[in-house]
Amino acid sequence: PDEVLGPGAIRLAGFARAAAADLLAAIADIADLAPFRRMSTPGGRMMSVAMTNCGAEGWVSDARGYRYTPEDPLSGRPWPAMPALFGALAARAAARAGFSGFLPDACLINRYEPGTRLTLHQDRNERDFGQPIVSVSLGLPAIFLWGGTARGDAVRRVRLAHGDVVAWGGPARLAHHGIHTLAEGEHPATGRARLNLTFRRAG
Ligand code: MD3
Ligand code: FE
Repeated sequence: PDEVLGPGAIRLAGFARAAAADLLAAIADIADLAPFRRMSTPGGRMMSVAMTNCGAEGWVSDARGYRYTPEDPLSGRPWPAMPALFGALAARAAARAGFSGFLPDACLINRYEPGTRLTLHQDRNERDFGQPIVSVSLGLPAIFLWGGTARGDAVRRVRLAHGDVVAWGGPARLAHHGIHTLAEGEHPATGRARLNLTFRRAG
């Protein structure tokens, strides 16, 4: 069932469940070309979440800052192409959530293991905040932390499970958000891990 979490934020529970096996196989192929790696923050800390990308643009973080790059800094080669299945699923989910015409050029793939987390932040490295963001959760469940546009706003907790898709746009686009420390567990599709696809229009 679709659920409005708040203005501009719609959860499509289980929307990606039927495609999960194909998505996970494609992620494994992408990781063969562009391995998961832990990136450094501009402040010099190592992120606990491991990341890779596919698509024309990939999100990276290092001592120089956060940005999108067309090449994987590890190999110097373009990020692996975004599989047709990815773009089509993201566009279908966005349209159903009320954001028609979404054409993502970037897919950040986050891998969480128990004990890892993503601290509260805003996604501000994209050119057009009028474009929504679509996220797909696979494997172990997580508690998504969802605040307001201002840093001090109250933070809600939303459980995201295997196959859940959330679209964020309009007034939700610049909300602070994060992922609570992942609980220990084992999932039949991913083992001891949660994978998240974040689709964006970066350029
Ligand atoms: C709400 N990833 O990669 S996806 C990120 O589960 C990121 O890996 C999380 O935050 C993850 O930047 C959350 C859901 C998400 C993504 C972007 C948003 C929610 C958002 C932007 C604005 C508001
Ligand atoms: Fe984010």
